[in-house]
Amino acid sequence: MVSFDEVKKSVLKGQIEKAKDLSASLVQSGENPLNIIDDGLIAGMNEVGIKFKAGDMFVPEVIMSAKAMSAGVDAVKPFIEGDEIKAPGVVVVGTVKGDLHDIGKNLVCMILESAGFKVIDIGVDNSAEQFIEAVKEHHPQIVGMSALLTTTMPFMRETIDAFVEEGIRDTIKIIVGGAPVSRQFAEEIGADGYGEDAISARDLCVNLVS
Ligand code: B1M
Repeated sequence: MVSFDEVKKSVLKGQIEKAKDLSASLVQSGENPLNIIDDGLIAGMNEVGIKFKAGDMFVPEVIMSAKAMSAGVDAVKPFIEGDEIKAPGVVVVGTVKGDLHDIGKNLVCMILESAGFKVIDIGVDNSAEQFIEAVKEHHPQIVGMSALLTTTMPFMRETIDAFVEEGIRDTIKIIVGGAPVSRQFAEEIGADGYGEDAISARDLCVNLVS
């Protein structure tokens, strides 16, 4: 019989196929899929978070772990009845106007998903109007904006101002991140939080919805 610890280790080691197979094997042997997610997959990802923060794991490894976690979730998802998965919240994430860098954003999306959030990834190069459209369509609790260029950072402020003008600023929490972005900049433009990396973004979102 496969143990939760083996599932956890497969996530920690970024073993995509193994995480999928072990999770599938556990669910087929009658284990509750939510326990597999909580005690195996998320437990593994939590450890990844600790190691990443401590500098013991690096971005490529975190990406592999996040993929392993998603593969495991996909394997057990069909066995979850009804709406047993209660997303802690909906998050709309995109890069701002003019910015095509999406590696960091994708990582943030993956980590948020692995924490159970429903993530609406609106991709790259989003104008303020596109962010507003996404909020009206998906009713998120949180909007996340990513920027990698100093020249695109001002569009974060522009988008927040557009939310205010549209009268929807108070319906959402806004977080920002990306290499040139800082906590001070986030405060200056009126964001609700700054995520230094994907794990911090996840912790921030968990705090903002709780
Ligand atoms: Co570009 N690029 N790039 N680039 N690129 C940078 C950003 C640059 C710093 C390189 C350099 O000059 N040293 C520089 C910006 C300089 C500046 O603005 N001061 C730069 C430039 C100039 C450009 C172009 C203008 C080059 C040109 O065409 N002349 C051009 C612009 C394109 C555009 O966007 N309009 C361009 C193009 C590209 C590529 C297409 C070739 C490619 C992007 C491919 C892709 O993303 N699909 C690319 C890449 C790969 C980079 C570097 C090398 C790596 C970026 C990356 O993916 N990092 C980058 C140099 C560097 O950063 N060392 C560079 C890994 C990623 C995991 O980290 O994105 O920081 P990062 O995400 C982190 C955190 O920041 C945080 O969490 C992530 C995980 O920990 N985070 C968030 C990110 N978003 C978050 C959101 C959150 C919370 C946390 O909440 C919502």
